[in-house]
Amino acid sequence: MSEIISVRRRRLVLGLGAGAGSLLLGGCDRLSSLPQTQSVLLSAQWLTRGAQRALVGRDSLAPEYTRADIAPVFRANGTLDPDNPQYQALAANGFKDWRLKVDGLLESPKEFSLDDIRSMPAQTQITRHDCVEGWSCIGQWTGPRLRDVLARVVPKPQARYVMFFCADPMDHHGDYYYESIDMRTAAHPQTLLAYALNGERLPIKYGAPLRLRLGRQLGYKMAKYVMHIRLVSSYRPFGQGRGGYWEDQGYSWYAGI
Ligand SMILES: Nc1nc2c(c(=O)[nH]1)N[C@H]1C(S)=C(S)[C@@H](COP(=O)(O)O)O[C@H]1N2
Ligand SMILES: [Mo]
Repeated sequence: MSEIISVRRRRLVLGLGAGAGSLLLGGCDRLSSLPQTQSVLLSAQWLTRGAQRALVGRDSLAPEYTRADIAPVFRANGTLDPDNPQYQALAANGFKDWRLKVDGLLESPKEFSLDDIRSMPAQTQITRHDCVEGWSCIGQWTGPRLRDVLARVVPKPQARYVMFFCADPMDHHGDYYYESIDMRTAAHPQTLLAYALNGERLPIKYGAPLRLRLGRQLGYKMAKYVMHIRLVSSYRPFGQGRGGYWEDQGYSWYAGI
């Protein structure tokens, strides 16, 4: 089955790219000035998902960079400090009482403390973050691979998607930021649950205490302030049914780069 990548994204990339460029902090680039990204994003607008996958290679590794490439100031975007009293209380106590709940279609539901997560074998990778608004930024991220965390809870064969529920409310009706990826993206070696940026504990504006990092998808997929992970067979029952907060506003569920 083919799926046309949303036309709305083209408008965002082409329309906002120029304007957003003038607002950038040092060390972050306009996406449109990077020829490789530009051609991939442009091609994604009219290729079917199947053709795009064949061209870009969903399972291939995103480029990794050197320390010299790290942006002096990583740009923060979206929620910068969740307007949520429970989250604020957890933050005030250094996230000692924070627990990552992992449940759904798996054999052994678990709750992980931050120390549990920090004691797992970690990856450190310097990768580029590409936002749909037309900017990109290179940073160094550290945390366990999602697939290693999932191995501890033992997914059932019916599990097709990983849902991420976040601490930041997005409106006054009790809707929170959320996202979803499929098991194939969850198993990718560059899919991390990151607790550090540039060697420091993740600051609040970048999603403390834990956020998702993907090698090959756009920024909005990378949920910050992750509180709860659930394995599901379908993302339709959640939110407006399109798999994520921005998807519910019309963005494409698959945001490959
Ligand atoms: N919980 C949550 N996650 C989020 C967002 C958000 O507003 N809330 N914004 C998304 C978008 S659009 C981008 S570009 C990145 C920004 O991450 P950064 O602040 O580390 O740059 O987070 C993504 N994840
Ligand atoms: Mo974004």
